[in-house]
Amino acid sequence: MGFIWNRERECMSRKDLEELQLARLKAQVKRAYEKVPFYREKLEKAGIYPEKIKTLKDVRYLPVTTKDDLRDNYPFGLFAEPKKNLVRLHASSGTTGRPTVVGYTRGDLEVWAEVVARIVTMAGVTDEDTAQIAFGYGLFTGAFGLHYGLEKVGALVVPISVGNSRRQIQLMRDFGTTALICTPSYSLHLAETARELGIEPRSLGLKWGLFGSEPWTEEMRAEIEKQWGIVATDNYGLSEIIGPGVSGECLEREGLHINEDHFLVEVVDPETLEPKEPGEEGELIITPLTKEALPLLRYRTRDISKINPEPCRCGRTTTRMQRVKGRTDDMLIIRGVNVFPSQIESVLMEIEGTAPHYQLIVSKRGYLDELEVQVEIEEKFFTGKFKDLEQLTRTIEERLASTLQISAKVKLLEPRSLERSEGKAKRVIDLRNSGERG
Ligand code: DLL
Repeated sequence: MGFIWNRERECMSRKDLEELQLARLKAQVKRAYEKVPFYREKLEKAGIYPEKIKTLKDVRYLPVTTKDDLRDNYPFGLFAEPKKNLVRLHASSGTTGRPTVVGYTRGDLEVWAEVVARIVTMAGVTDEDTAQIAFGYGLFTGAFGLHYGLEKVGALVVPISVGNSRRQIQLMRDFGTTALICTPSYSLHLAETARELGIEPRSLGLKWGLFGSEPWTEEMRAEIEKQWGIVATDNYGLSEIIGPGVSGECLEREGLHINEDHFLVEVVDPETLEPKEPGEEGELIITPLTKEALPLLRYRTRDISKINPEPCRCGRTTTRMQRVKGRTDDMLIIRGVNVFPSQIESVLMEIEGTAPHYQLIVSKRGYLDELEVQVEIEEKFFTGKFKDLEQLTRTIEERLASTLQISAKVKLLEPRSLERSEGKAKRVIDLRNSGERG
């Protein structure tokens, strides 16, 4: 079902794929060792020489790389190529400290367009589509990454960038957009904007939504699909590895196919770094296998997922990863119970009357963590009757307690009271160390 962009690569036998991965891994370790003093030193210190890599499993001997390593070597310290050989830089703004800077050679850009071409094809997009890219163009990798992959498959690209939501809706209608590319949270904001303009989002005739760059849930997907009348798929990536294009869902939508000929993925215990079995949840560690400018070894993503090596009905043989549950940095520990914002999202979205706009406020009372869940209620549910609101609050609190075993205080908000995000939604406000509350 559906078209496969690169059958030769996406449907390889496991044996051929692993041979290719091993050859590439060996070359990549050698490249890092020879060209990046940071890695030479690290590998020598650990007594690991490139020849030590004899099987794919030997990747475990390599030291891991973290975001701090990139920051400490700001801006170009981990690059394997001189500036002359680079043709593009991107950077993540980073909420704290220095940004992380990533670079691309011309070859890297070709690989990037190829892997994105695969994931947009998986998600249903063809040269018949008009694709509106509502990710921010700039140092962020989202827009440029999807742009070149979409052009490669021959889609008609509308590089509108993020923001100016009313204009987005107007052009969507005038240009006959069929595919919307942005964060899942921004797609909801756009649907709301359409309604403000008196336009029913479904009447715009979009077919596909390709969403990524932030965690979202099955329940959120159902909501977005209902509002837009589209088929929505998830795609994943990170700038340190390449940007979008690491993995994406096919139309079966049972996990994201990893472009394994270019990215070697491990799942480990985030505390001990011990490998997890297929199907067990853990942190993703990714080694890009063909990156020329920035050959990171075993990059710790902080993203929690699990992998499923079973073949997919779509015909691709690549391993799939489950949608990312969240980042280890975003995991909340509320009175000893670990919970990801996405788990709270699932609960909220299943309850009738809540709108898909929420925020989590974490604070401390004495030594205890407290969680307040703020959620908007649907316009039509907003009767203003105290009894109804009281009842809804109680339902949410009970559901959070029974499904997630957390006790949280729920605060219902009027429709449209939370700030809408244009890029990655900020779901958690942590006041624990700021002294603002408690
Ligand atoms: O967000 C790359 C991207 C752009 C992916 C557009 C997909 C679409 P960064 O800004 O470096 O790169 O942020 C990477 O965002 O480590 C995850 O925590 C999170 N993330 C990205 N995609 C997903 C997703 C881009 N589909 C970080 N689901 C990653 C959940 C995601 N989290």
